[in-house]
Amino acid sequence: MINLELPELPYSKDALAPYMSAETLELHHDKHHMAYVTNGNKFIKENNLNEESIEEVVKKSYNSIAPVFNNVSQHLNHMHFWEIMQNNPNGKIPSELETKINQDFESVDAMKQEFINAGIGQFGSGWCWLVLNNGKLEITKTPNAENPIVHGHIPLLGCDVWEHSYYVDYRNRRPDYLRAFVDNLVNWQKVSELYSNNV
Ligand code: MN3
Repeated sequence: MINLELPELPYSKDALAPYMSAETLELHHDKHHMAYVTNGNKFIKENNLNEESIEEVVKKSYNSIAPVFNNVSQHLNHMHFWEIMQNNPNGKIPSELETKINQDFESVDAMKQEFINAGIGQFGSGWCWLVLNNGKLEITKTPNAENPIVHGHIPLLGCDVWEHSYYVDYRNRRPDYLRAFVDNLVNWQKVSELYSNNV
């Protein structure tokens, strides 16, 4: 039986300011993510799930055991989210990935705009993603806890659009949060590594 653990943030709490504040990271990582870990472990145990990886638990519980899925998939989402961020204003995209983005979206700007639109278009809570689907880059959005792996997609870049992710810093301005995220908060080196490891 797997045991979920809250990962350390790969940077200090004030490292992402002014785009994402220490207050947001304290609440989001220490409280919200911690709750998914605590509840995920409780529900994995209660349902006696013996899968050996988090991904397997997510796929197994999708559309079948909601309390397990909601918490464990959110754990997976947030582990990705923390790792994929960095204080990186107008960050440069490594050339191999940039070439692929230009092929599949015509331009980096077009990809970023589509990503923002997906995040704005997700009604209520959820995520927007840059994914790899059968070798092609695509922008998708998912509701609530859903991770792209349940659709057979490989997540390369995910942005949390639950209100807890932006309300302290951006109030109700989700579009401003999404613009700040794609322009200034993405560790494109990490995105590029995820891409290279899956093609
Ligand atoms: Mn969240």
